[in-house]
Amino acid sequence: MARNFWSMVNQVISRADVLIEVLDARVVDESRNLEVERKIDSKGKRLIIVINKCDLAEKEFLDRKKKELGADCIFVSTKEHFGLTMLKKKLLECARGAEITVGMLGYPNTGKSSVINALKGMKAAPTSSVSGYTRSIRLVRVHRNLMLIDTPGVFPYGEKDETLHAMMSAKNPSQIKDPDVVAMKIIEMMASINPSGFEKYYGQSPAGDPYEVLERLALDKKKLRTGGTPDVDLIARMIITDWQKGKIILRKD
Ligand SMILES: Nc1nc2c(ncn2[C@@H]2O[C@H](COP(=O)(O)OP(=O)(O)OP(=O)(O)O)[C@@H](O)[C@H]2O)c(=O)[nH]1
Ligand SMILES: [Mg+2]
Repeated sequence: MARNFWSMVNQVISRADVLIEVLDARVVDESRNLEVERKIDSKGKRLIIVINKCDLAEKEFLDRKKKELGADCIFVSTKEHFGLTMLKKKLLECARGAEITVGMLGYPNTGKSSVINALKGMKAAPTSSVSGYTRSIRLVRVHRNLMLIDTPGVFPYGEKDETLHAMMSAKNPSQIKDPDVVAMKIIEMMASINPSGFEKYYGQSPAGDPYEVLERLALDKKKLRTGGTPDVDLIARMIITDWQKGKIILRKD
């Protein structure tokens, strides 16, 4: 996987005039790939960071990130059609009246294909809530002067841990070995940022020991193992699925 990853990344970087790295607004730092960013820089290509899924993240957190990341960073939500005119304008400024090729990079499920579709104004690149959906490099023209390269969100395994892959929605819930660990992290984040949103969605408060929250939820939803003990793994996978599908929102109501 690592070799395929670098061969794809190198191919896209050398073919593109400008690169876009698509990040998930809920886990901005975690979804960056600094090695890829360094590679883009070493080839003398321009990098624009697009923070997608802003509809799911806390505004104050995003304001902080905006300050940290500076000018070549654009906040968008393809779901709420937010920030896309600004992104297109920035790309057209890069193009300066000629045609440019823009390569989309980023972990699986961050919304690379969705950003392309939103820029084009129609569904040209297939998308899915299941990570790893785009399987090969694909060119999509979104404007007379803008040719975008959609790429599969491949990434080197082992480079980051399973929890981060799950939080970035890069790993499917069914493939996660320790779903309770991931779900506990989601519960902790929700408890600190949007406890009432969690409670409204699941009918249980996320406060307190996150493992006990999982147990309470499993009992409440009658997800039990034989013998009557709460099926924590099942409920954990359900929470991860909801997180990855953007059903629980990491933002104050
Ligand atoms: N809430 C929310 N969901 C989004 C947004 N953009 C994309 N999604 C959802 O995120 C999921 C992944 O979107 P894709 O565009 O397929 O992501 P991708 O990066 O192309 O994924 P791969 O091809 O698997 O690498 C889909 O379920 C989209 O509907 C957004 O701005 N907000
Ligand atoms: Mg895709």
